[in-house]
Amino acid sequence: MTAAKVGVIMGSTSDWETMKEACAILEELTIPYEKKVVSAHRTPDYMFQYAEQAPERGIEVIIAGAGGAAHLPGMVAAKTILPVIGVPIQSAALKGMDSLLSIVQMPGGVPVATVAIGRAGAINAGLLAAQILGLKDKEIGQRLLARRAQIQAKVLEESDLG
Ligand code: RP5
Repeated sequence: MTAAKVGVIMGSTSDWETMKEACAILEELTIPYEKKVVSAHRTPDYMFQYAEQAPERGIEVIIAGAGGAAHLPGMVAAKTILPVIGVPIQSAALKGMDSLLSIVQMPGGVPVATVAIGRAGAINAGLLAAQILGLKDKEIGQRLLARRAQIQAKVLEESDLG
């Protein structure tokens, strides 16, 4: 089995409905990844262990999704210099604004690349991870370029609304 290059982690199994979109992109682009529930509040020691050990296991990018008091991406970023992409999960109470602000408002010095709330954010997290890997993996870069060309062709094909 090929070692995972992207670690997709989320605060709860309830985040999977959103985070599966990031995984679908990684699968489409044939990028080896792993997916795990790692909770900042419920399993804090495991979270730190995960972040510390990720580089030596071959992980190059971490995608972290969380909702509400969404501390997972920021705390993981605090323990590693791997790029961390944060996905704000759309919460029931505040529609994900809580998640977004929790993830995006990092202090200067510890970045989290924060994407949009929900499904679009998860898709873009997968793509952004691929783009980071694509800097040195030319095959991934080619697949990304082909994907962009397909998107463009589809929009042009459907552009005439009559
Ligand atoms: C966060 O709390 C998780 O990321 C999830 O979005 C939210 C709610 O978790 P559950 O109560 O559904 O397990 O830690």
